[in-house]
Amino acid sequence: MEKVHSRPKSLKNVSSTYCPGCLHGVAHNLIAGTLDDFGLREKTVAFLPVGCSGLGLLYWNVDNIACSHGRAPAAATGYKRMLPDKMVFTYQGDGDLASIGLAEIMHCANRGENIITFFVNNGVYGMTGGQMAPTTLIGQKTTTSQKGRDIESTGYPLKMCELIAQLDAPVYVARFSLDSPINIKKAQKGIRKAFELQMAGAGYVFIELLSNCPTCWGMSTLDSLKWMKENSIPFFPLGEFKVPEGEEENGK
Ligand SMILES: Cc1ncc(C[n+]2csc(CCOP(=O)(O)OP(=O)(O)O)c2C)c(N)n1
Repeated sequence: MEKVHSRPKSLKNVSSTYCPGCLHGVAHNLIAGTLDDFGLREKTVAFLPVGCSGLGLLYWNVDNIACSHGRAPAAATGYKRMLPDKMVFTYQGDGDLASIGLAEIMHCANRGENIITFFVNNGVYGMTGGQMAPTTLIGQKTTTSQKGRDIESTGYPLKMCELIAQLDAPVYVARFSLDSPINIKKAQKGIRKAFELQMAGAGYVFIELLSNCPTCWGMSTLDSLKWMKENSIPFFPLGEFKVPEGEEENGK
């Protein structure tokens, strides 16, 4: 039998404790594969948040720093400025990045720090039991919006790529989805591009990855993927929102 995929060396040889069907593992694998391809494992430092996204520290075989809720961009900023030859990324959930850390991420992007942010948008606070997040969709039921999110009392879901893309400093801003093989392939390309840009010292990169949370959404894995296709992607359009100068935007 032909082996078509092996565990990247940038992932530890341990079993996953993520819930069945959770797409964090796919995101981890894509980032780890890219680090392997570019030989970056030993010079990469991951800045991790609290939340399920923070569990990356159990799986990536790279140095990491666990940051207080929402503060990964600030911690990563200081580190990268002191050690500019290191490859630095933050990996943050929507509660972490778009709620408590909103000021941190906007200022980090606006300063054009030479780091990558991976923003894993699953529409809920996963680890703490599925509370409403800034990216919860209109009408989506969560433990704190049991009749569905309503605009009147909670406003509209925040579109982080669109917000960050209108700043002058970021060089590459893109949204991908992990719901299907074809979209995972596109995400892989975007993640490669992100590290290429950091290696070139190009500036700030923001990559949003639409994800799921079968446990907190109260759905089977398959139903959660269908929900993403029918609800998340139409609201959060996929594609490149800002590309390096001289490149054409595509997919939007
Ligand atoms: C200052 C602070 N407030 C609240 C918490 C509790 N807390 C831990 S994880 C979490 C939710 C994180 O949700 P999200 O960022 O969406 O990540 P996910 O678990 O979905 O990956 C919260 C609120 C905390 N650790 N620190």
